[in-house]
Amino acid sequence: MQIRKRPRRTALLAAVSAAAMAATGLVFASTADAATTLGASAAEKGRYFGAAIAAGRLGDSTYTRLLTTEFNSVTPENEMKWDATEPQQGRFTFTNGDRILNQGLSNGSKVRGHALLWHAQQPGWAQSLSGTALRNAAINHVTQVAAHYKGKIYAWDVVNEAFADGGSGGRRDSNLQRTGNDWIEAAFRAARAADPAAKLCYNDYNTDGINAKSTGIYNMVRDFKSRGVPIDCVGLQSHLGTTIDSSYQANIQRFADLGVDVQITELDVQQGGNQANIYAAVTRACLAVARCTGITVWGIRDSDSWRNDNPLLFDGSGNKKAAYTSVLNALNAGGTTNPPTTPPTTPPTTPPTGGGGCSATVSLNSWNGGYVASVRVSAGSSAVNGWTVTVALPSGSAVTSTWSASASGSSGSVGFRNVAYNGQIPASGSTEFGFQGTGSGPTATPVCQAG
Ligand code: 9MR
Repeated sequence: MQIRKRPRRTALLAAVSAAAMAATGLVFASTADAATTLGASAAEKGRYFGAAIAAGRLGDSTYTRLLTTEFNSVTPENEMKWDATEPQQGRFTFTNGDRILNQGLSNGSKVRGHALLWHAQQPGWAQSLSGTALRNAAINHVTQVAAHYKGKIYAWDVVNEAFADGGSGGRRDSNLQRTGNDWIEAAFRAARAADPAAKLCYNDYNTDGINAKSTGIYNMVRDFKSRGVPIDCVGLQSHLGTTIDSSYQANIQRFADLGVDVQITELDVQQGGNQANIYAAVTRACLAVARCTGITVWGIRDSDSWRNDNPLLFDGSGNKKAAYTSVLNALNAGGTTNPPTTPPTTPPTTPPTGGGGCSATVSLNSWNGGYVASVRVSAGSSAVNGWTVTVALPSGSAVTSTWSASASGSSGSVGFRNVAYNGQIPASGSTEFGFQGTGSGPTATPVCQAG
């Protein structure tokens, strides 16, 4: 019997002939029509398929057509980096980052934030800082950028490329590393305080298999999980050449087994070797691990790439390459392991309150010379309409910035008043504000006054 592939429009005819076949005892497994775009197919597997995009290319109609039809996640290629978002210290420019964000959100896509702290693409003023001044500036940067995008980012690359290449498995030397080995966990804590809903990722390259560098990162993630440092995901960039490591999938799996998601964050593969097969192998490996939640390619067309070896899924004219077809086929054939849908964070437990008033608890992320304080304000058994939290700061401590509240004073006893959008707290509900300070953080429980 000759079986011809049927187009959707002949569904009725097909149904009739299926009934006829069933009547003659021939039974075919029913397969849904395969998805025809990368994003749709990934979504059927509970995952996303994304692209790094550039604000400067959004006026190109071929580019935006491919972007909006094929992808359901976007990453700003450069627009949310430190040099782009804080070109002068304390002066933030989010125009191009916001363009990427809005492009993604308006298309129903996830948005991956990239990258809060990195040794490269730092603004000049940060490059010339060191020690406590750099640490404070870096944490302030994390706080302000994550707060600007609060609630809108699916996952942040909080720290990018902090491990050394080669066999040491240790950290890369950088101005950030020289502020102390705890700079990475300080960054993750600040990011969590500023945007509790975003998944927080560590992202790196040359980690596309089990090797000394990926093992160094593995050990850091295991340590973070054991000490309660907030980390939700690991990004494996996967800038690949003509081969793929035989332990590629096993490496994804071992990170997943630590209790973090894994994302393929910057995939591109050299053309000329085995490009289509390597793309398919990466796709299959991700689908095979339940906690591998999505794949991002680092650009759309070959002509959009940072590389010159045609490493992407579309050629310079926007035509689908063999690599595209192999990814789509791998997605459509893909595994049945869906990622868990649990939120990244467990909401903090509400502290007990005395009847109808309010209470406040503070959690600190401190380093030598500074801290970020996150304060949770909770209503008791009655709703609260307006609140003020008074925090006693130790001598030598001063508030340098505040978010989601307005501060009166900066040292000694500091009052934090609600802002317009968070003054009303329902009975048993809570809200959060934060501040950054120099010196050491508060040790006494803050006092909350309703009204
Ligand atoms: O693709 C980015 C390119 O446009 C920039 O010039 C370059 C600057 O360092 O960064 C490229 O993106 C990098 C990413 O942010 C981190 N991983 C490596 C990527 C390729 O260099």
